[in-house]
Amino acid sequence: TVPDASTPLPRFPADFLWGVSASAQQTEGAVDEGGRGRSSWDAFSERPGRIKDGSDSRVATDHYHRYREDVALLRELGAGAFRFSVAWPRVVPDGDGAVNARGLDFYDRLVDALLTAGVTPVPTLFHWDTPLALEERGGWLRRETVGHFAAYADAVAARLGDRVDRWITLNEPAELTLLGYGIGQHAPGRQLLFDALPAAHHQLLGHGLAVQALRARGARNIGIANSHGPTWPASGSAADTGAADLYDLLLNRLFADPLLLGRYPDDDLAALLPGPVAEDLAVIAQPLDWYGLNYYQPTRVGAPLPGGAPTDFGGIALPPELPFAPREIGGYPRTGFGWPVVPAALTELLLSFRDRYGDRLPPVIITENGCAYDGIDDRERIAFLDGHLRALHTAMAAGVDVRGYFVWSLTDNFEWAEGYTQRFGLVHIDYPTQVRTPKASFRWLRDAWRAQRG
Ligand code: GBH
Repeated sequence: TVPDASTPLPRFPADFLWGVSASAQQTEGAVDEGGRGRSSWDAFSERPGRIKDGSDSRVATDHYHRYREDVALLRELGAGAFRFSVAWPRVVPDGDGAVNARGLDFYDRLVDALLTAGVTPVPTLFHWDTPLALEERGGWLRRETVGHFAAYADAVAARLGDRVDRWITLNEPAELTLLGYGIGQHAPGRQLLFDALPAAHHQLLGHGLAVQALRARGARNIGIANSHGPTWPASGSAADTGAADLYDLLLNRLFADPLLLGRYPDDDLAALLPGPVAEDLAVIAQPLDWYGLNYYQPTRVGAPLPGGAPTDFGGIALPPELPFAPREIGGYPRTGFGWPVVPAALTELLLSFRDRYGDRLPPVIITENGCAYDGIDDRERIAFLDGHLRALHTAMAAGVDVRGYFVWSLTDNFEWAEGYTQRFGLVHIDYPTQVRTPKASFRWLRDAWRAQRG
């Protein structure tokens, strides 16, 4: 059942930033070109059984060669901004050595093409593609990586800073910590459970140092893209509410509190973190110009299942040793990925952020929101976007200061461990030919944005 999306959307502010998002590893391909080094995901996807369809991102959507076509699509869509990521291994192929000018050349061309098309470039410095040479030495588990990341941030700002006016440091450090280092579903495929926590602290510190590096180059409008969603306890029992609280702490507060309050949400947890944590927090908590939220769905969480059974977490088997277990959310439509579609939870999330962080919360931008469905006549995606934009407007009407909204994603692309089996694009990709075909949602969004401008 597709809810009716024919009523015009409520009016958003005239200067609201409307955009779409993508990332390097998921789109660029051309992994051996222009002097690019190898990334953690290049190596991970070569390991048998790690990617659902046995695929990899060697070609992806060939965006590296077809970026002009993609920029033309952005223009046709009427996007005000494009959020892309810079591949660290393109810019610093071995992670800690010389800067590869040819790698930066690509982003230079992309930024110029976007500006010519009237689209604001919004680069993300890191969207999970750690240089393999650093990953092999421990990646984000090691403090040394943080300094290399700051040097890389400086190199990008030195090259693009004259034309880029809005920046994102990291994408979803929570997901990389949990999925990459905690349970091994993503690169680098480590299963450290709670021993993954140093990767969280080091990413946050890397964010702080990157903010300093960017500002030293005169950059403005710096934010981060953190994944967040409401956690709903499976029941009112003490076991379930306690488990849900721990999950919420790890996925939401662990990554937002240090940035917005300058402290970790729990002292016992902070005691597990490496290095001079109090000093680091001063770097991590430098005021942000805006806060980016990636929202997909709420999560229902309860106590671990009896008998030590693994829990299914959107196709991921979570190890039974974890002290919480995600549970099914019934009663809502589901995306092709199986995630529940709950627009009201976006309102709930934004209100909970305003309540928890108050004046410490800078203006918010939704840096990702979207859904996977097959097909070009994607009426379910239209309903999804329509519902979430209304939910966003409701939060704004209640006083949450939201300045922009980015759809994930411009085109179908490499969906990490799902390979090419999940399609998030407004534009369909026929992978054998790389032919791009705008979906029904593309036309719907173009018209909705046009109506907002009119
Ligand atoms: C983002 O991560 C990434 O930034 C982006 O690269 C990616 O392509 C995009 O989203 C789509 O996946 O089993 O129902 O509880 C998404 C973060 C965290 C969202 C896990 C879904 C579990 C769903 N995801 N969450 S469920």
